[in-house]
Amino acid sequence: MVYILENRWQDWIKDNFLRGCSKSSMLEVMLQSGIPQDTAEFNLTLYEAAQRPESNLQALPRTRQASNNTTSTYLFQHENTITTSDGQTMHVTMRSDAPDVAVLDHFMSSEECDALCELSKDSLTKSEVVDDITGKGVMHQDRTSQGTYFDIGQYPLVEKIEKRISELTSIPVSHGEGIQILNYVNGGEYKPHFDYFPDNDGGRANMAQGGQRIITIVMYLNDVEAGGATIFPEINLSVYPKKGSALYFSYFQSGGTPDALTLHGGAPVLEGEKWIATKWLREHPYC
Ligand code: PD2
Ligand code: ZN
Repeated sequence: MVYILENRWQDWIKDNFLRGCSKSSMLEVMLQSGIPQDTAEFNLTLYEAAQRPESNLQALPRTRQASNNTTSTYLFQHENTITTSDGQTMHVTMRSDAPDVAVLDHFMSSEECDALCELSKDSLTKSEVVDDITGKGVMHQDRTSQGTYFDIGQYPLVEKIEKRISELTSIPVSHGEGIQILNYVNGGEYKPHFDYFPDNDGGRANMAQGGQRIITIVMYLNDVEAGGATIFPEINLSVYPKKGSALYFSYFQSGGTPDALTLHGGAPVLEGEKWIATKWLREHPYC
């Protein structure tokens, strides 16, 4: 869990940036003072982001106060619309605090959605889930979709979407797993699950590189005639697929316990088919 540092550290960051100190030298001092690396990096990035006049980096992350204060605080005023540096303007149509969920309309253009489907359609294979013991992907009846992954930056469009996600979340592109494309047909579904790794051998094997998953973005690449909502059974929320929109949720909590309210699934597709792109972000650099 990253947190906002107290005022004296915020002032220290500001003073040192103004004095022309390098980010790495500041990071070193912060680490030596016992500040966890992710929190130190986050606070440095936050300061930099706030200096950029056209930046929307602050739009999505919600950050809770340090552990001695149980109240959750929002660092920034939320914007109704967010424009990323590539000129994409999206609308925040829904937000929830617990769990931390947002829905963004116009996250992608219709052409971008079609292009992602086109780029992936010849390499789809049966989707897998993570095995509890080995941590490797295995086929499972709970997940009846087909899918494929892109490498980071594999195509200019993929690179553009990765940058867009990075700006929204303030998480560097290097913390991302490759974008996954999923296609569901004929009752295809993904039963409720957590995206973060469990505390077992399989989970630990996956976390060895990049650490825990902290954020999921589901991007809806087409309209689905019936069914196919992404459901959150613990909070009775259903997010219906709408071409170009995106669902964001984060699950890292104070003290490092992932948020169990983010249990979610893909409801069966009853008519038509469903195409989505999913992106998982890690707490540390992954690629
Ligand atoms: O298909 C979905 O809506 C969905 C729902 C839950 C996808 C995932 N999880 C996933 O890929 O993790
Ligand atoms: Zn999921």
